[in-house]
Amino acid sequence: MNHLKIQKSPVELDLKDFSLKGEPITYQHRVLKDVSSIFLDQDAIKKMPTETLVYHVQSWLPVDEGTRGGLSFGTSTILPGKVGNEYFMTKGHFHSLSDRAEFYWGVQGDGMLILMDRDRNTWAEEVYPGSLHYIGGEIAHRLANTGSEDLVVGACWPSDAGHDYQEIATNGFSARLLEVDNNPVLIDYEK
Ligand code: M6P
Ligand code: ZN
Repeated sequence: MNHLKIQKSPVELDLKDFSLKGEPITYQHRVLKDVSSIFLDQDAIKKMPTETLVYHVQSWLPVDEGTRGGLSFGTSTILPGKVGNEYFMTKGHFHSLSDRAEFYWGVQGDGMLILMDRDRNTWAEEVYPGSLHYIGGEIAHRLANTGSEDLVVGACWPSDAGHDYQEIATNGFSARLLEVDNNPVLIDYEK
């Protein structure tokens, strides 16, 4: 019984790097060999160590994934780096339930939130400490680190949103974020 109890939440957030401490936290690490297929320059990949860390995610899932009405909380950290001239990035996904939205917000570093609708129109929002991003339920989302330090981004999404990776794994995003003359540029790869 919690009646009249005063206690700490089971999870704390470090406000400097947004890391989570407490129970139960899940960790995901994505090294180059896990995500190699998302990058354009497959020759460049072959020259890089396969265990190179691309990004890692800490999540607090207070209720099981799939629970209606619940919320999940995460911190994504994308390392600085490129494959050829394409920035290190997350796999990216649509939500399985397309009426489930998500918030992202920038904590540290510089990057881009790459967004794509179901008609495969792709655009991006700049991510920086304090940037706040509403991602509609129909919109695929992927983070890329365009800077020289870790890109740290907080996220909060409905527990039953689900991750649909299939469409992105099969067809990718319609545009890629490449470095051109030292600047990030979205380039259409479908036309
Ligand atoms: C954020 C949230 C998570 C997601 C993670 C990594 O923390 O959107 O739901 O899993 O980023 O992104 P991805 O699943 O696309 O690799
Ligand atoms: Zn999502």
